[in-house]
Amino acid sequence: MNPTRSLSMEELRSAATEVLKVNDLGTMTSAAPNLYPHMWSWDAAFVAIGLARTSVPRAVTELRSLLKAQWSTGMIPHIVFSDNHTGYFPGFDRWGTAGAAALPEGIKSSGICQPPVHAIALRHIVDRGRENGGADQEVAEAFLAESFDGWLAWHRWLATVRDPDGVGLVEIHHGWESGFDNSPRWDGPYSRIVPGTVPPFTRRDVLHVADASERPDDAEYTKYLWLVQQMAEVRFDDAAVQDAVDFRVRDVFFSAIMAASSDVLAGLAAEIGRDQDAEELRSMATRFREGVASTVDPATGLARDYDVLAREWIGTETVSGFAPLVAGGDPALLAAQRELLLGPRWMGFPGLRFALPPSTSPASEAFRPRTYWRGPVWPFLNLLLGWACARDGETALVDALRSASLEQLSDLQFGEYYEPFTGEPLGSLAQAWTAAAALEWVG
Ligand code: 2M8
Repeated sequence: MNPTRSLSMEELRSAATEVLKVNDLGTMTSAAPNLYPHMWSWDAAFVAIGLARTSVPRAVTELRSLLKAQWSTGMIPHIVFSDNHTGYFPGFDRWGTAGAAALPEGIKSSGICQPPVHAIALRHIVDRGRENGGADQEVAEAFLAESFDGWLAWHRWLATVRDPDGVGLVEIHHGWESGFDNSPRWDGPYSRIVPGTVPPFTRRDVLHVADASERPDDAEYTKYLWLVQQMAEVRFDDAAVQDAVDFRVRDVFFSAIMAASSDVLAGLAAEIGRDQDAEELRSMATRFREGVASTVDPATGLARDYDVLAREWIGTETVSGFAPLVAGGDPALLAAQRELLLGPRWMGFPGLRFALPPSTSPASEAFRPRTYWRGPVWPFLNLLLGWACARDGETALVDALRSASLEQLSDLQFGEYYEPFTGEPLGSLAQAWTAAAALEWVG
């Protein structure tokens, strides 16, 4: 590995393409070759963005496979299990979703969800299809028409089931739903969970990383499994889950993605003549954008999550505090957030290997440079931030994120996450969404 050598865009493109091939299971892409041998919902969206750069039809297949696993309620599950029955824990059996009435026939999935990046991925597929023209355009546009109702049902499910009071924030019932599994954002809510009896378990994840301390510990896993059990006991029934679980948090970053994605889906709706749906989606976008903005702590300038059970704000200094940048909205708020992001507690923190935001600010006491969501830099998140900045015309910031990301990814390891000061790739290597981010940055 030599992250400093200069590398051609062609070399990076071909190495990233190879990683997506290695992870290709036919009609779905594993999130990583060993650590994650199944399809994850928000990974699949980023993977589709990357695939759209190499094969529009294959990108369509990715999202189509995910949508096939959509529950009858509209929920898109966070894991769609492949046939690899032993490689990952907890697998389908441990999830207990076989007893859920809303699980589609013949599908094996988990019973929770992840942030709705999918409409953004669909937008990329349609745009690449139109750029390429011919068969790619036909495939992309046909898929937009074919799949639109599925995405609409997904957004409606989130807007109603997960925000029944219309506060503009999505409520999650497991740290896994945020995608930021063991982020210090969730330390408060998890600290109050006292798990009941959890049957013994053998983890697989720790077998696939160089050092187990890069992953959550067993006590954390016990709580993760306890929450799954609580949901399984009520058969993952939406009406019952909220009262059954010990984890209820309004996730500001999830909500920001909901806002941004609803806007994008509204645009797609208008393009296919679904004007009323477009209007509904635009008002969803406004509601969640306002919800996100309402959480900003005037003292720090960062957006916050809200712990429903403890009735308290969560103000830990994590990258999720930049949710308004993803959601878009008030120019003054966004300008203040950009200044913060570029400042000394984030991208400008002294000694960073690459000027990219760590998942937790190194200035925070909660920061752990090598531990998963507690500090390392996550390349796919930088792509998302870059996309949002491009949407808002912030080209200088897009260029800064892009050039630092390309440098980071020139090690060709496609790490799941990176140590912020050394630039060392950690977690899994050949992580699919990291490769996809590289493909999109290369363009
Ligand atoms: C991680 O989460 C899974 C559980 O969902 C795990 O640790 O087993 C997170 O980084 C999550 O955001 C990601 O979608 C998933 C697959 O890459 O891995």
